[in-house]
Amino acid sequence: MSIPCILQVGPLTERFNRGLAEDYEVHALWEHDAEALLAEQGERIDIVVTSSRFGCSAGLIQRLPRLRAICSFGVGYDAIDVEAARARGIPVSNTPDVLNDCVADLAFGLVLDTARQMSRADRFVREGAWPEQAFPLARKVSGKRLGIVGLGRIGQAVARRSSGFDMAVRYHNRRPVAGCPYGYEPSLLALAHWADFLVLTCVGGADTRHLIGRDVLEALGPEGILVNVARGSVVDEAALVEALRDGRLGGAGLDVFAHEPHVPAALREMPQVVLLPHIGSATQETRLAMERLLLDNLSAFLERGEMLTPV
Ligand code: 8YV
Repeated sequence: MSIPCILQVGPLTERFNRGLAEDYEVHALWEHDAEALLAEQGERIDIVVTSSRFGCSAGLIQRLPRLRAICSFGVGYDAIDVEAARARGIPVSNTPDVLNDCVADLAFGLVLDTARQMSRADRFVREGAWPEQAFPLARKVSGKRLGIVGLGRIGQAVARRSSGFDMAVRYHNRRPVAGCPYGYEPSLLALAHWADFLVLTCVGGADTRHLIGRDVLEALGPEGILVNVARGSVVDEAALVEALRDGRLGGAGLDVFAHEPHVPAALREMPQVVLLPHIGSATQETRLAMERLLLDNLSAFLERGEMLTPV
């Protein structure tokens, strides 16, 4: 069998890029003039390797007449046109589960940091302010109410972590999750009214775009905290900035943004927000597990025509 021809849309780790290129014929889209590369190699490409960040558009799929599979790094596939792939019978794989713990850990870190103002307190000490003034009082986490939007595998991992903090948990989903011990709230607005912390762990994409708008933020209220480890598209970022600026929302812990890597200047100036550069899954252990799962999907597809974790 000839060596499969892969189009890699964007760079992952050095280790991954090197390993892939050792086993396959790899064309690195980001290293070339995309148009010229597609004109020259497009007809030879068997597999696309991409990520949640780099995605794969319908336009790209259309340029690859021989394409047989798309293997993606990351659990979210909102940047991949899965419908366009499906229409041509092209399976898509992602890397679920292996990142649940790290994303949930980070979500909980944001709950703690935003409420207790740890990052801000760290800046206070580093800037030499401690001898001059008292650090302002923050907000308690233990015993509070945690609302989760999207109780999938990551949402459930967040909920489990909260039991060590004696928190009450309720969630909003399209449907109740069978056998789950947390209260189901069919109304997102009612969940936001009830919650002290609203953590977003739902999928991105058209169905959840701007799910969190002015009304939900106002329901969460001046003492409420929003945590987003899902996708920036889920939140109406302009409404979020306004609610924080006007004191209609207490604070926000954000790992994802509408136009990454760009974060609105208004947010960067606000002390009541914690801002992270989309690092939910970014640990050595988890990124290695994600790389391995992508490669296992790729070889399972090439050997047996089946993916381990198709979307
Ligand atoms: C990664 C993610 O940052 O899994 C996802 O959907 O957003 C993150 O784990 C991403 O996959 C890197 O492109």
